[in-house]
Amino acid sequence: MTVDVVTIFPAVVAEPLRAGVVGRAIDRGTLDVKVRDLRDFTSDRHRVVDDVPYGGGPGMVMKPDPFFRALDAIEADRGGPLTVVLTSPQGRPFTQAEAQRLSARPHLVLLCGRYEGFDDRVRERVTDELSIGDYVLSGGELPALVILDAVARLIPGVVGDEQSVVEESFSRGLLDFPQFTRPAEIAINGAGGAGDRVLKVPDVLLSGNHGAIRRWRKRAALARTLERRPDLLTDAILDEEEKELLKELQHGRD
Ligand code: J9Q
Repeated sequence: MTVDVVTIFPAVVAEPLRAGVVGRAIDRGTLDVKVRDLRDFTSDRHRVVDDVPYGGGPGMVMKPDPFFRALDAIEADRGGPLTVVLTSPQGRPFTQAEAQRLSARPHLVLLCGRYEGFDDRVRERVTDELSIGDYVLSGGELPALVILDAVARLIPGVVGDEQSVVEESFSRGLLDFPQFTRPAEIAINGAGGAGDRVLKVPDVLLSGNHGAIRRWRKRAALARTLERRPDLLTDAILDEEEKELLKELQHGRD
C-alpha cells in the first residue's frame, strides 16, 4: 500500500512512523508512506496556509488552494481516482470495520487539518471524513497516525501472527482477556516485610490444561467486556460456548 500524508508538521508525522511494526513494514517496502509538507503547495513568498474566516469571528481557517494543489500533485504521482481521508470531529466514527475497508485500497491520502478548521470546499475532494473520538485536538496529525497504524496492521505481512492472535478477540468485537507472564508470583509493597501482598497468576494458566485455559480466557474476555464495554456485546460475534458463558455472567445482573 502507498500512503500520502499532507500536513503542515511533516516531522510530527514522519518520526513516529519509524518505530515498531509500521517502521519495519516501511523498511521492507510492504508499506510506502510519503509525508508531504502542505507549505510546499502554497504559491506566495511567505508560504501562508491559513487566513481569516469570511463572515468574521475568531481564529484562522486553512486555505483551500494548497490542499487542491497537493491533491493534484499526488494524483499525478499515483494516478486517480484517489481515496482521500480527512480526519475531523465531524467525521463518522473510525472503527476496526473502517480500518478493514481502507486496508483493501491500494493507495490512501490522509489530509491533516488544524483544529480551527479549513475551507469547506476542501471536502469536494474528500472521499472519507473520519473522527477518532469526541475530544478536542490541535490538529489532524495524531488522528492520521492512528488511522495509518490501524490500517497498516491489517495489510498482509505487516504484523507477525503473534499479534494477529492477540487482535483476534477485538476483531470479533470483544475486549482482550487478561495476560500474564513470569514470574508466577510477585510480592508487592515492600521487600518481603509484613504487609506484603502476593500477586499470583491464575492457577488455570499454569495447569497445562488447554481446554480449561481456552474456556477461562473466553469467560474473562466476556466478563471484562460486560463490565467495561457492554455496548460492544450487541455486535460481538460469539460462538455457542461464549453465548452460554455470557448468559451465566449476566445472571443476576441488571
Ligand atoms: C483534526 N479534534 O478529533 C477526533 N478525530 C479527529 C479529530 C480532529 C480534531 C482536530 C483537528 C481532527
